[in-house]
Amino acid sequence: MSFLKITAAATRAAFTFAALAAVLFATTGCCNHPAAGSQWTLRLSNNVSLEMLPVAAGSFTMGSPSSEPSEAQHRVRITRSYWLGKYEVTQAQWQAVMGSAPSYFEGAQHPVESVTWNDAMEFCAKLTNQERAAGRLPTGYRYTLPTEAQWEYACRAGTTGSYGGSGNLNEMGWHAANSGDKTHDVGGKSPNAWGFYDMHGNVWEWCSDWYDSYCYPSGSVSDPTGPNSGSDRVLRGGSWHYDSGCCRSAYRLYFSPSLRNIGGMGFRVALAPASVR
Ligand SMILES: [Ca+2]
Repeated sequence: MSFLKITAAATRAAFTFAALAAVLFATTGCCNHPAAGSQWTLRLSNNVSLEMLPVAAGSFTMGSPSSEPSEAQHRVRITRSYWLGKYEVTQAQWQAVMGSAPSYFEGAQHPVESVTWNDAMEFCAKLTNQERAAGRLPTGYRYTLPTEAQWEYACRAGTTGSYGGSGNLNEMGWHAANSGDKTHDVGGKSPNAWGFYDMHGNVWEWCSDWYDSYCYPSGSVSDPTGPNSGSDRVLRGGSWHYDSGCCRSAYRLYFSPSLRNIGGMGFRVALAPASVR
């Protein structure tokens, strides 16, 4: 075999190996640390994990369509990719990290609720510290609550109507008309187009932003983080206790970060650039 043939064979073998590795990587995600564009499963204890889906940078239309009475549509650019919890944080996950059981509706796979914004941020800070100590925290990233824009970008998943995914709320969410007046195991309804569950309903989800209706953007913005200060934090997505209008992709609720609403308020975790507050 000539040198050229050996070189060609070696090159084909290398490409084959790279292709197999790429397929394996795309299928399983990176095994022990978050990798850009791949699903990441965070190990919280021996038998409890937290699945996160990658969200690519991009642009979307944030706010309500003209048929809704809410926030003005405007263009938002998300300049940095991030990860977001595939599900709301469950009671098993909360127990594994915080060692407590604050929820009113008990169930290991039910979303944790009756937690304040401050509690949720403490949970996230613990994850950051744990993962940094283990050498698994991507440079410049931290575990935190999503910004409103990061939350709505993932909720809409490319849609501009009232609800993400199929547009059918009953298929995707537990709300006042179908919940039986309680929370449900996370992931019991259909996911949206990007694979996120319960973005509509089940429990309200704390976001990182302060709330101020006068600071809501009207023009194009990049990586909005809300006002610099305030008295209330934003919640998104509606809940088992609220009617369908409050479960819309654009609907905003706000409460004091120290408010402990019994049964209604939970959150999902983001792994996001620290430069985007
Ligand atoms: Ca929810």
